[in-house]
Amino acid sequence: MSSTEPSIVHRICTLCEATCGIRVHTADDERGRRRVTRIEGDPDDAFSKGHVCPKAHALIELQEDPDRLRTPIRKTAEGFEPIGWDEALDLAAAKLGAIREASGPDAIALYRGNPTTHDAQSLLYWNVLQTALPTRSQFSAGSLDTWPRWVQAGLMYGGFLNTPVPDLARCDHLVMLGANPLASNGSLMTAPGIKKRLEALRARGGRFVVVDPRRTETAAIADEHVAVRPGGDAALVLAMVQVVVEEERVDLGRAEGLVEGLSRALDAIRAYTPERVANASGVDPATIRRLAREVAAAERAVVYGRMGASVQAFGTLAHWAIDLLNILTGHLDREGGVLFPLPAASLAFAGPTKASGFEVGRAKSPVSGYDEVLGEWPMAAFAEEIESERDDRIRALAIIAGNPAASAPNARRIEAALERLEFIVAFDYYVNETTRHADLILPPTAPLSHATYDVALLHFAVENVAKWSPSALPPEQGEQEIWRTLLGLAKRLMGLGAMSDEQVDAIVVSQLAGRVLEGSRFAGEIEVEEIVAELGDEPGPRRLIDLLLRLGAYGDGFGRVPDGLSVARLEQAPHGIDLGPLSPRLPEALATKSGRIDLAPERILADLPRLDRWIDAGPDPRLSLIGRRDVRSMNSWLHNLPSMVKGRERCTLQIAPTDAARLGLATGDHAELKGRVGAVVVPVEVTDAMAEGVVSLPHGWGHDRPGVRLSVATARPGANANRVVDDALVDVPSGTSVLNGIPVEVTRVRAGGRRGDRGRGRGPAPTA
Ligand SMILES: Nc1nc2c(c(=O)[nH]1)N[C@H]1C(S)=C(S)[C@@H](COP(=O)(O)OP(=O)(O)OC[C@H]3O[C@@H](n4cnc5c(=O)[nH]c(N)nc54)[C@H](O)[C@@H]3O)O[C@H]1N2
Ligand SMILES: Nc1nc2c(c(=O)[nH]1)N[C@H]1C(S)=C(S)[C@@H](COP(=O)(O)OP(=O)(O)OC[C@H]3O[C@@H](n4cnc5c(=O)[nH]c(N)nc54)[C@H](O)[C@@H]3O)O[C@H]1N2
Ligand code: SF4
Ligand SMILES: [Mo]
Repeated sequence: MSSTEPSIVHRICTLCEATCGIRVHTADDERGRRRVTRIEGDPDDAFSKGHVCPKAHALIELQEDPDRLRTPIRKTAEGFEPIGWDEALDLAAAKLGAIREASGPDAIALYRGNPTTHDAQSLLYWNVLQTALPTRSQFSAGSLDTWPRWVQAGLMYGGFLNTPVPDLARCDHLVMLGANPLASNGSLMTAPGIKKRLEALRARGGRFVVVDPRRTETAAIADEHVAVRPGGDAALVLAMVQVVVEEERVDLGRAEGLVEGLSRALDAIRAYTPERVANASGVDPATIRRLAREVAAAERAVVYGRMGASVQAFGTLAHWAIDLLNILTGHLDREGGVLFPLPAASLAFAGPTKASGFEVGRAKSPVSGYDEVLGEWPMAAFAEEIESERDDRIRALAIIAGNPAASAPNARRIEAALERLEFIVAFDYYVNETTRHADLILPPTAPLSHATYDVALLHFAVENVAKWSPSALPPEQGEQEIWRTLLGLAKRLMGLGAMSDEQVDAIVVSQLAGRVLEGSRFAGEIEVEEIVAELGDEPGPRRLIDLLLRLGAYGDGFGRVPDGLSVARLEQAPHGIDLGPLSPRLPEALATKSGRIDLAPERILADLPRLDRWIDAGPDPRLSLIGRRDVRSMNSWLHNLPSMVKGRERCTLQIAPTDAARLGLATGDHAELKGRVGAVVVPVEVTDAMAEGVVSLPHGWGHDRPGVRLSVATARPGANANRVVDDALVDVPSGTSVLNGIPVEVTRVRAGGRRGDRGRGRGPAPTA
């Protein structure tokens, strides 16, 4: 990198879950500054084979964005002003330390946002900060996202990392519920270039069915689109299971002898006949029967559900039903079905062990008594724990890579709660809807300026692969890698401020080495001292990743396995290493105490009466709001990059022609979208892609808040869907917020009606 010649670095794009291999071209500019000149897909990448989406280019714009923070800023009466790194860390430690001293550790909340999943150093060193600040007030974007799946997988298989994924390369029948990978590029199914993979499935004679209230980009390339009513997936899939059982098509296949609770599960699903669920789910009985028979009859079939099937009223039940269907039709743990990946670097050391078992609700949130999940409270509890007058209320926040003021339901309430806090330190690039409330912002380096390895998403990859991503550019003047920032704050909070980062990091390494070794196949064979010595003196994430790789499933065991993986070995393979297709892993992939799959977890069955009431009530006559993703977005945070917001307006309310006609709406009109907690005004897009009774607005917009420093995004701010999404609605077993299927009213507003936030409690807008 010290060379002044143009060069190419091979690494991954870390913007979404697909982990595409990219070629990053860099060269010096006239002033001798190293810059990225081009990014393209790496055709030789072992996993993505050249695929990239338009967001890969956004990495260049992110690198160059003048609004991106490079150095810390602190809020003063006159607004934000620059502050030095040490001073900033001293300030954060002093403020948080004083609040901890006065009100106890739980007065400080921690929030971990989505991008940490894509960045090993954030993930691993947030862990260090968590150790330094042992507060029960932990939050993350998980309760807006993955929890229904993780709670269900945890209860059935023993851990949230024990999540089977579709064997896309070999299945010949795929039913996909509530996912739109042509826009999202896949989720809990790391599969770069998914369009090609889906086309290949059809080309080899397979069948692909999409279940979604909207005829999505993905539905458009499927054999069949089933327009389920929002929230209807649990009922629909339970009825499919009922058909399989009723017609005596049950065949446990590889799960035979490895399950418990079968008769309880069969008793529980008996009542969900196609006739009973048809009206509520919006799918007719004949279709339900056929869909069920197709899954049972297919040699290699997968039923897969994601966001739309998860983050909705019955997400945990829907995932339970989906997995029951896969298991009872013999598609679990077999080629072409759903399989447990075997990642090269495992985070299992951070999760529950066989001995501890997977438990939910080990504690209750103080105000409303939400159950703890994975050591956190759900975001549904966030605002109320701050608003509370209790002595143990939350008074301060440390937040990394999160934007709950945009991304969490009832954004108005979240913003007011943030304003109440005594101190906020944010680790983020931008002054956005959330961080504008912060007292201190400490930026990370841009993604291309540090090395990484995907320690999280490869747990869900459709092929076992490993790839090291070197840094493509040196950090800019004054920038500091986030691991050093988090470590710097952690050591101050632990009273170790006098020690050097290197000394504290050495403690981190030896502690982690002990934990990882204990759960590894090398336990008892290697001493921690040997590991620590082998990992070397260079502090930072690289040696933590090296540790995970070397003690991992394909690791070199610090010299014990010839050709085994290590960072050094991966550096020799710039396009990544293919570790082979997914393969059967039962029973060793199970982490339940019993060593079996629990088909009837009590916590999940206990939610069936709530589903019964929903089914028996029949369809809600009100319009139902769902979300939408666009290939040029990433939740709330890429809208400041010009190529991501060019072209047509993307923050539109999609509505079916029949509904539009009834409401007097045409494309280009503005409408007020109103829910229990608030309203926004948005441009209307009439499209027959929407099922009748359902409207769709993407989330992550609404950048017109005062004080944000997003010069591009504020020019086309859009409206924040989460000002309408109701924070009182949760999926009960997991506590996850309901983001899809929100009852709303839509009313036309006269031309010139102000766009964006309409506030709360206003009467209906005038209709023309
Ligand atoms: N371009 C882009 N890519 C992204 C993101 C992004 O913002 N932009 N976000 C990333 C993140 S954080 C995640 S978690 C993943 C999510 O990835 P996906 O799970 O693929 O998410 P979506 O694209 O939102 O697709 C959800 C689908 O569910 C449908 N839906 C809504 N309600 C229901 C329902 O009740 N039942 C059914 N069956 N369907 C329903 C919606 O119409 C939508 O098509 O995407 C990731 N990738
Ligand atoms: N209505 C509705 N709401 C939703 C969803 C939906 O489908 N509908 N989807 C939900 C889902 S799936 C998710 S995951 C959440 C996401 O919610 P969050 O994780 O809270 O927020 P994001 O919008 O992803 O914002 C990410 C923040 O991280 C910053 N950032 C980006 N990269 C880095 C980095 O490398 N390091 C650091 N320190 N900061 C970084 C960005 O500037 C931004 O401020 O939103 C949820 N909200
Ligand atoms: S699909 Fe796009 S955003 Fe996702 S990793 Fe690939 S290039 Fe990056
Ligand atoms: Mo997400």
